[in-house]
Amino acid sequence: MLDKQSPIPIYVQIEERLKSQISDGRFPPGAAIPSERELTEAFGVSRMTVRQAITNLVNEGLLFREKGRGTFVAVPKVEQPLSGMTSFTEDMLARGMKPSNQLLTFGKRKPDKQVAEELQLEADEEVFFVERIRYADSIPMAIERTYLPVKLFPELNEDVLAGSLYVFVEGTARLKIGGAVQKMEAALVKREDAELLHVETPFSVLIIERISKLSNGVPFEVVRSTYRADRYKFTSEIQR
Ligand code: 16G
Repeated sequence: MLDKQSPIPIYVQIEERLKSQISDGRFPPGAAIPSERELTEAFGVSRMTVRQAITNLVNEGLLFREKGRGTFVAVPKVEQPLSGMTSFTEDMLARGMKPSNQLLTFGKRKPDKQVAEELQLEADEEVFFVERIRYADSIPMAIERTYLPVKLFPELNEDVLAGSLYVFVEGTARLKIGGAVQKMEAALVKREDAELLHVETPFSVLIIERISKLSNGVPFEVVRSTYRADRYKFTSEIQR
């Protein structure tokens, strides 16, 4: 079954075997994979080798361990193109998933210097601060912290934020969204965010910062989002 003469390390061969059994549906999302002992016997290798293969797949996000219960196949990550300026609601609906939000904070405040600059606000202009957990099929995917100029959205309220912000911007507020500049970086989740995202520290996240503009060039939102790295894979098409 395994090729012991191959220059490909045995643990990598086991990883590949498990990966193909996951992708062909033999082990569907949520299913338990065989125990370390069973795999050790089935492959005729040491327990260390099996453990190394499984640990690599756990670190890649394909499997997850539950203490005392075993190792299970993770739900596949959402593949999110970085090209179009879509909303969370649109992205999840397009994948046949049900989006929902938990509004943690909503209120007016004076922005800090950086947000004020990014939104090109005068000294006394206020922002709405919105903090939402975004769910897909009831799984927490991301925390979004959004700053919006009050002068652009005087009618913004909690009901709106239970649904799609972009539907409100384009529908109710009748503004045309132009584009955005985004920055993305990897980080370990902060302790307070770990609880909100239902993960245990240490846990990898992707931080995206988006500054969005209307089609007339006026900035309308600054968003700092923390995405669970086990739920997202960002893709982009590039040309030379
Ligand atoms: C996305 C955007 C966020 C925007 C939100 C609106 C990124 C990094 N963020 O999550 O900037 O505010 O969609 O979603 O893509 P909604 O219309 O569903 O409220």
